[in-house]
Amino acid sequence: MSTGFFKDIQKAKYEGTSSSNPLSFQHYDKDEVVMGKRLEDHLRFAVAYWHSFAWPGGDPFGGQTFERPWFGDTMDLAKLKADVAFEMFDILDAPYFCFHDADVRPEGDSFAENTRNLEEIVDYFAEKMETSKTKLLWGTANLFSHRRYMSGAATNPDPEVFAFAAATVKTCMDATHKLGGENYVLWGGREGYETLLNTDMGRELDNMGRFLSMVVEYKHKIGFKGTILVEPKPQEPSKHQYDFDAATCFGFLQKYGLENEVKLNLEQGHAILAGHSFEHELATAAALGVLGSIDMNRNDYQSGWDTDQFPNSVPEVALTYYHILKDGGFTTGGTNFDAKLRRQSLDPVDLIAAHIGGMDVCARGLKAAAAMIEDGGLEDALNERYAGWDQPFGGDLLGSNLEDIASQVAREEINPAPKSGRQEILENYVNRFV
Ligand code: XUL
Ligand code: CO
Repeated sequence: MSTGFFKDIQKAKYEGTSSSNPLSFQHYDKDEVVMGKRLEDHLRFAVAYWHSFAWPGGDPFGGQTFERPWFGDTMDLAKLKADVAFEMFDILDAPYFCFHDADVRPEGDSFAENTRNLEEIVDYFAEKMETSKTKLLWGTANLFSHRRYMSGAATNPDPEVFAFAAATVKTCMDATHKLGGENYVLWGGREGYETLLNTDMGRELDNMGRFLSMVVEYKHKIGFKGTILVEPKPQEPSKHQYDFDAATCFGFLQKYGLENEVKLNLEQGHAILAGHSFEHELATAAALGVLGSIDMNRNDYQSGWDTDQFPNSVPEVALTYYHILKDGGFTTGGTNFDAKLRRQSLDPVDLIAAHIGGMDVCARGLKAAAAMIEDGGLEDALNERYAGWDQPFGGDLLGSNLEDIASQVAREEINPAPKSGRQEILENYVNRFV
């Protein structure tokens, strides 16, 4: 029986750009085949449980604006929330969702109560997933909202907090495994510091390394076949977070011997906070072999914080998928909308429209990216720019040494002439596709 929350909103369908139905897909035809794959299989959209169903609409200056019939801390309300969530997944035809433990179950007074609550909801999800097409892209533990984590989880100076966090992650990995999740995510919002005056950074990094190793050990122990993903973010809520950006995370993984076990879940808004473009983060992760999944939500470019808005710029999104497709596309990863409504968008229809818009923008972006790849213009320009490295001169250079190179440069009177980088021509080229 329907909860009635979405009233008469019908299942969203692809109707093309001639339709004026604001709740139809205009660009996302899930069955359209692009580069040999259906759009649904390329994009692998996921709804984020926390922003859509648990966030009350607050900002730093004011509290709750949304009134949802499931707000409250009981198991019955958690189940009502799950009912509404699966109704929305169905309206959107969403192939995936993602959740934190704290989004889906009431907060208990102890680890045991939290675990009981989570297990009961996981069973409830499992039952729903038997008849729903929506699968679990990833699960994660909220190790940042409760006051016990105010000084960090894995990096807390108090070993009891480390223990509580480790125990909680175990239960969330069990939940993810049971629901057939395709990844498990760790985002360390409080793994960092407020002031170095009270922080032993070396110890905290070692503890965080050990914590992540325990996650990987447990994954193998239970036979979880999904990918373990770390999500970089430079700051907020901590003044400085250790998982600053893709490059910092890779250095961390390498130091603790985890670079072949763990990949990255990159978020557009976090890239901007780190002073990078999203493409920079994607290209870095791809070059280092750790591009896993994305959180496809943008920030507001005028405010310096993480506004988690649905994507709405096709040119930006096109470059996102260009890098993802060039890396071979998603395997276990996908496109998670870690995005929330604006706090004035009170109505159920706003939730639906936000996701439809995000999916459409991503579909347009992916199609533009695929067209650029199929045309090959950017790749040709790249090959031409680096062509010297495929010639005998360039090829031999890397196996040489400074002394031999110095003699060669003198002997052959090598005196390179600068060449144009052709940036404007390439920018104009991209403009043809977006
Ligand atoms: C916070 C953020 C998280 C992670 C999951 O900025 O992105 O919601 O995606 O914990
Ligand atoms: Co995120």
